[in-house]
Amino acid sequence: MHKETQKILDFVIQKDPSQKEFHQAVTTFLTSIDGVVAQEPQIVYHKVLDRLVEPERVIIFRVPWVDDNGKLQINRGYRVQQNSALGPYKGGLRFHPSVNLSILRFLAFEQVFKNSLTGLPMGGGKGGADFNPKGKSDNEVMRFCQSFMTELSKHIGANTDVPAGDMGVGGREIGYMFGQYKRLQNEVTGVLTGKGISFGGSLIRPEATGYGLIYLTQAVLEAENDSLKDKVCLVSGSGNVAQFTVEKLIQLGAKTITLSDSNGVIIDRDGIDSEKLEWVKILKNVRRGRISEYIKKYPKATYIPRTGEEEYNELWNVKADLAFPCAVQNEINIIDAQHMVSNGIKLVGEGANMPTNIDALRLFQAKGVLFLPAKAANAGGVAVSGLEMSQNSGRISWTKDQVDKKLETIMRNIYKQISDAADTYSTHNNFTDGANIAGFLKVADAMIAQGYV
Ligand code: NDP
Ligand code: 2IT
Repeated sequence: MHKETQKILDFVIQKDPSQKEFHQAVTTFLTSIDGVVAQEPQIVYHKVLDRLVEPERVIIFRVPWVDDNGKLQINRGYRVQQNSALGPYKGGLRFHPSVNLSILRFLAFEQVFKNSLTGLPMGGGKGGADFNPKGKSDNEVMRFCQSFMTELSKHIGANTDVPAGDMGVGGREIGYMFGQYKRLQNEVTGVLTGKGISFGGSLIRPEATGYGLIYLTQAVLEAENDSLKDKVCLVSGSGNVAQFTVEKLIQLGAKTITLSDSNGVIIDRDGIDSEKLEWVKILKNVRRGRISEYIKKYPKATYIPRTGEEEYNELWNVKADLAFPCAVQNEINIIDAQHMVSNGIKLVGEGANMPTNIDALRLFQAKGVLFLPAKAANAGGVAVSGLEMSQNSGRISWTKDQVDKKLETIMRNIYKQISDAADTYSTHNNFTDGANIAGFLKVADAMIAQGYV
């Protein structure tokens, strides 16, 4: 690494030594863009880098609420407003017990470059709380969301910061938060995306991340004279991104044979068809049950329970052509990657944010596995959020087909940007470098034009 770039990384690590996930995201990013920055004679990009790694603002607040037994509860809420060079801060809210500043800073950092790749005018941010929605009643979730928004509402706005969903935050939570924002501000604006269709939501937003992931995969395979037809696929997770990844894979003739949640993995070698997928959607979105129930309904499948302490994940040791991690950060480690490589995996597309750890990523790169990094691969979600913002501003709504076409166009445009940047500045098909460089250059130029702020 160039010494100026190394200085930035050293600063990040020394400043916040415990923020491992944030260090990981910054390390991969700086490694990718180092060559471009080093070539640049006036070193102006270095002046941007030390600002890029520092969030414009971080808000931390307490979220007091009362559970169904009348007991007082407390959680910690956050919003990381990372960068507004390209537009209002934009990015999801995560409700999960693991949420901390390191995880939200990594997510906010990644979001800046992801949003840049969409071509839409959005800055980057991320937020959430260490609240565990699992096992909570609807009323508890509602009270939590209202309390969370009571504080967050002071810091967001349709032209300032527009949150959306992420893990643990879907249509139900966005609806409760939107309702509370409206009561507090007495204003109906596009302050959140992922809203219900009847109150300003966009068609295709729930589908967008999964569909976008597969549109990008399709573009990459086409460039290799290949297609999705009859490909055997591994998908992890069983939430929003996983469900619509499987849906699009089915539509395009591929076969998905795995799903998971935090308790275990299911393997269904006959393939998860549309009927099985509809059953999973009800299980996860309506009944909020566990994926282990799948084998009671479909006894030919197998279930492998997990504690999360295992050295590797059996899901990634199933022979397949393509893999789509759609659950959580660092779900693919070096042993998983070795299994995938020896089983002949051709492509890994990151539906989740940073699901592949650095060693695993390096192995995929060394072995020529086509690797689609999260900031490009899962950008479809935030892209359709951007389209929801446009529809809200214009007080119009586009049809399903219109939004879907725009999403596909955006994903194909992302393919072009990341492959062109890889060819120009790195090596052919190094989409990690391509995505980081293409995302970075646009943000950096905007920051310079605005006076290095
Ligand atoms: P959901 O909450 O809908 O689903 C998350 C899924 O991941 C659940 O099946 C969950 O299981 C599983 N999971 C969580 N932790 C683990 C774990 N440690 N091991 C195995 N499985 C786990 O979230 P999303 O589908 O929205 O998000 C999934 C990923 O996609 C996240 O990384 C998110 O940041 C990313 N993403 C989401 C976007 C969106 O629009 N929603 C856009 C771009 C990226 P369980 O039910 O047991 O918790
Ligand atoms: O990680 C992500 O891109 C998201 N969770 C979606 C963010 C958004 O604003 O739609």
